[in-house]
Amino acid sequence: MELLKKLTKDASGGKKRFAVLVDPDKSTAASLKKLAGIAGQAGVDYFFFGGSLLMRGKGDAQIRILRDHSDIPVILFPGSNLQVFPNAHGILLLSLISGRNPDMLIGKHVESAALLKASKLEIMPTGYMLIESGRPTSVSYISTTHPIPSDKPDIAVCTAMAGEMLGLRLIYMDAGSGALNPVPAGMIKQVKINISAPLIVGGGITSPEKARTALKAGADVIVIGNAIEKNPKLIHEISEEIAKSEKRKAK
Ligand code: 1GP
Repeated sequence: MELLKKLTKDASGGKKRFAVLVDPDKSTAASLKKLAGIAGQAGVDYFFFGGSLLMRGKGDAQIRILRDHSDIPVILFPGSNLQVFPNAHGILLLSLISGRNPDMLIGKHVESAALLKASKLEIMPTGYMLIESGRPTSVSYISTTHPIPSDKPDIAVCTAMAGEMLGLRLIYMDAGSGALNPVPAGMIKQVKINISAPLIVGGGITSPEKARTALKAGADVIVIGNAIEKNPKLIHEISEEIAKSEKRKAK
């Protein structure tokens, strides 16, 4: 099934999903093989692939390793248009709707449009919202945008609603990689009840407890990068958390 269709069907059926963020600059062939093995065993649903910079990572080769060593779909989560690797399964085509930088709202998309159209990547139009998380993050610095203040859920709700009304098919609330504080539960809850698009939440989720909080608040997909780089075994604990939240839902 197409990725977007499946994400939408799962979210509307209350099925929670788990994405592991792979930063090409922090990965080696050996770390990717190991990660693919653990993630495959634990039932991870997606690899999101991308980072703010591309300094050392060899994207195509790294994606090939992930695909050769697991059946988990690889979805690009590009930090720039240098990160369009055609051997992934799909791409989150991010419009940074929390910011007012025209380049991030539409400019980069125009530059990449012909390349994307010619690729076989499944295009997943995504409203990307940065949420303030206690300190400046790489994304806010690189994108030169202000995140939405964490105590202003109404701004987050209206931003997500506007993104959905513009036709974006996924909403991604991100505290930023390595965030001190994850997206507040109250804000996730408010956004979730005001949109019907699947809601992806990431940034600063470092423990099963934080994952549970985001899932209970209404995240359909949780994304974890840093904490898993530090401790790949956390993948199993988070997968168990996803399974528990499914059971809670079934009761
Ligand atoms: C960042 O949402 C992702 O864009 C994941 O963040 O690395 O903090 O888990 P972490």
